[in-house]
Amino acid sequence: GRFRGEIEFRNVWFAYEGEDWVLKDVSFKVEPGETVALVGATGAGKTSIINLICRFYDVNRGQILVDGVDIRDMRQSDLRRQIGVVQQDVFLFSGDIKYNIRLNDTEIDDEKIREVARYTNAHRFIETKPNKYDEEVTERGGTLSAGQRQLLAFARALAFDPAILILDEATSAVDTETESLIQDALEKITRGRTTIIIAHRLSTVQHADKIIVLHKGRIRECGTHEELLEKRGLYYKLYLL
Ligand code: DUT
Ligand code: MG
Repeated sequence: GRFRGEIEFRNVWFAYEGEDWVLKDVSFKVEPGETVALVGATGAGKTSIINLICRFYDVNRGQILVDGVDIRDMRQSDLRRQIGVVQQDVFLFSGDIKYNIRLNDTEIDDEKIREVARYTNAHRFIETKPNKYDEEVTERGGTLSAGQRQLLAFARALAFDPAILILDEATSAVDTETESLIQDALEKITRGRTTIIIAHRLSTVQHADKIIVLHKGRIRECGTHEELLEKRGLYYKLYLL
């Protein structure tokens, strides 16, 4: 069945092979349906948290629980279906747009592809391409802008209607029209889903239910935008200085 979408880190320690600790005693809990923003300086450990949830790597100490179950005891195929991921550098495959949404999953038919593309605002730019859904793209994007690649990645991540959505927000600048399409899509696709988003834009962070501020692999602060501003700590410095 569908996950409820609760995520819990319990005293997680993590290091990449042969390196120093990247995450140090990290504990937090995300309730089903909540949106949590991860912020912090470059190298703070934000992407590493996502890498662990997706099981690209496993923790060295501690536990990660989804709906109360250690993710090491879950089937990879379940995790892949229930956790939609959009990476910072959107990865495309050479092939057409349709293929880049459904990949090798034949369960996802043309109707479904259009439905998720509409839902994520990708449909609009796809319709402007000469070959529409059959437009060929390359691994490096081809005729797609950074913002369009992001919208396409949203569609791919949403194809399975995952209970959990993990987003590493793109840092690259996009034009204002695409920016507003992305913001609009973000509000829609995070609704009713547990979302963890690595946020670079203040507009995204402000909308989060909870903000986790990482500093050198540790959680330094946690709270809402207002609470953290009031604290005048690291978050305040990151966003206002
Ligand atoms: N690191 C490695 N090996 C890797 C990836 C990262 O040693 O394969 C190091 C780099 C850094 C730390 O882990 O010192 C945390 O990296 P992470 O990518 O988690 O940082 P971030 O917060 O996502 O930084 P950015 O804002 O630059 O994306
Ligand atoms: Mg990162």
